[in-house]
Amino acid sequence: MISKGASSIVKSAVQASFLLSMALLLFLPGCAPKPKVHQRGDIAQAAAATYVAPGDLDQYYIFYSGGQSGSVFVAGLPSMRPILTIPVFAPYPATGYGYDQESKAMLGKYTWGDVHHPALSQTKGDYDGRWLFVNDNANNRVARIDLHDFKTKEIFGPIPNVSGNHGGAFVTPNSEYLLAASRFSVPLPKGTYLPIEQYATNYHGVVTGLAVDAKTGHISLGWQVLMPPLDFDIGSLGKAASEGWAFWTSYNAERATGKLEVTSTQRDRDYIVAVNWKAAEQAIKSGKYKMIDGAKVIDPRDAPGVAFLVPCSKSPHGVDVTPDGKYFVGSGKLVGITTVFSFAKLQQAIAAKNFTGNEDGIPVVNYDAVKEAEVNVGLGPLHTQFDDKGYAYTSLYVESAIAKWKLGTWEVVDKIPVSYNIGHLAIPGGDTVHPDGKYVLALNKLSHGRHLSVGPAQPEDTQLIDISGDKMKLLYDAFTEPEPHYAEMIPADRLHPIEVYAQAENHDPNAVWDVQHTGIKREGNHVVVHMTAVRSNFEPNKIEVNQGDLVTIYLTNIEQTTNEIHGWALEEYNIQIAADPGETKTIEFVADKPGVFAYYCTKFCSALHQEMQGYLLVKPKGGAGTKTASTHGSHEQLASAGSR
Ligand code: K7E
Ligand code: CUA
Repeated sequence: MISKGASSIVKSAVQASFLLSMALLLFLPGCAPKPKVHQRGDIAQAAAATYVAPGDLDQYYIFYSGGQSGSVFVAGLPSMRPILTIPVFAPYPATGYGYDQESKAMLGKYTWGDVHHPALSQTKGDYDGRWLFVNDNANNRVARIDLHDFKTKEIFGPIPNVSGNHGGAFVTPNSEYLLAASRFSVPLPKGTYLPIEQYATNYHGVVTGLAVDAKTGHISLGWQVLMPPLDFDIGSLGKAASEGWAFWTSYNAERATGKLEVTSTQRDRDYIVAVNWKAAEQAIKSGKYKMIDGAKVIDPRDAPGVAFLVPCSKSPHGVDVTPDGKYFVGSGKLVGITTVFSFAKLQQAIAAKNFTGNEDGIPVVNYDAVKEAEVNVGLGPLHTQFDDKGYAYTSLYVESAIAKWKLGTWEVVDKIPVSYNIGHLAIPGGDTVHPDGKYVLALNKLSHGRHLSVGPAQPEDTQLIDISGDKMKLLYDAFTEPEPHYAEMIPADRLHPIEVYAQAENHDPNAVWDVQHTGIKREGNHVVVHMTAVRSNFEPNKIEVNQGDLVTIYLTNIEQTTNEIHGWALEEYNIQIAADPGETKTIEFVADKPGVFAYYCTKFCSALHQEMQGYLLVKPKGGAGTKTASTHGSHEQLASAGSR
């Protein structure tokens, strides 16, 4: 445990004590300051700055994490127009996701996820436009979206030993790893029971390195580092000067349980954990790990140099690394300052063993030796982003504002109110070595009625702010489903998505491209159908099976024309899939309901779309047309008796 106090942070905490009690008060629902609803600049200027004329294209893609929707939302910048929802952890009938065998297999038994942090893949510290990774805080997974077709291709997890996969996904500068820290601590391996009284001694968190295949993007379990029972929060990866390191804030240095609101806010400081992931790789290579639940886990006691703790203001949420990698900025939610730490000073302090104690074998570095500056940003600082001109932008949750401050002079030079409690903020290229300096998005919690009323369930509000001049200017309000926590933005010209799946690239062994090759085969009680969809028919358009048969349909949309998507829905069987041009999808179900059921195309694909239909005829077990042997409700028996 830490022994010597970190003097200046205590001083800051005292200075800020009135702020602190104010902040605590303001955290209470209903007490948040109501900002001016109509803060806005020159309307004509703002309109011109965000207007994208019909047929013109936006300059950037925005990828919003969709929070508890389990999805990713895509929009354009600066118009802020929504373009697409990419379903990831939850079924989404709009695109048939979660109904075909391919996506059902990825989802497994889960039907939702909690997506907080999108991470675009990087090469040399810049977004390379290949993949988008997202975390799932709830079911401890990560997923990979391929940006060549904007589809979810892989879901990895639940990750062993991880409880609350919140502190990710963060991608290393050459996409070697996705790094994440666990939010909750539990007895390890997961599935172990230990009384809560043993929390401080026998519960653990972990930092995880998930390896990403450089060619395919395939995710696999790399290694883990055992952590004390702190609640790890948002992180940021070292880059340029600090490449090879990763940083996360943590709260609950008290190792408390119960009402954390009170019990975890007793001390004046919490920690930022600094992990040298290249040293972790080395420790694994030299065998300094033990296996826990199939994962190679490094105990920092056995591998000095892998992890260090840096004290920071209490109850921090975010830590962010500057584009040059020289500084990392950590904010305590209950203190009105944000602290800038020097990466070079951290290295010096480590070399000089300037430690004040340790937590379970992880050295605690002397705060004063690592601190570069304390910036008086305002109330409730959460996250910081950087532009291309040496300015930092910190979101102030309690104050509902963004503070702009200068690296080097550490002075706040501007502040802009936002509509309501701001969480993350995001600048295009914000997590790279080359951020842009045109815009910042304020991702506000709730929308505070800045739209036509839709009753008590409010959407989330994202505000677009111009940061190209000295003064920040509010441009636009946009709304999304709950709940984007963070967003990443990439210049539009860096992505080149396909518009159809080329026939030559469809390697599904069950794809059929010619009506002659379609057909129905029976193997025992398994009926296998090879089907084509093209304007405006399905072939075959009649499938006869016996009640209880397993039916597998390989549906290929043989169109090679942009936009010619066909859906395939089977009434009363709860099936809706969609096949994009050139795509093959697998549909599988047990024909447990007897009778005659129509299948039809769900996408208005041509003038004869309505005619794009067929019949599944299910002969009841007791013989055609009889009511016997049905285990279903009486009207279904009637249907099977031929009343349709
Ligand atoms: Cu909501 Cu990054 Cu999960 Cu901050 S997080 S606000
Ligand atoms: Cu195909 Cu409608």
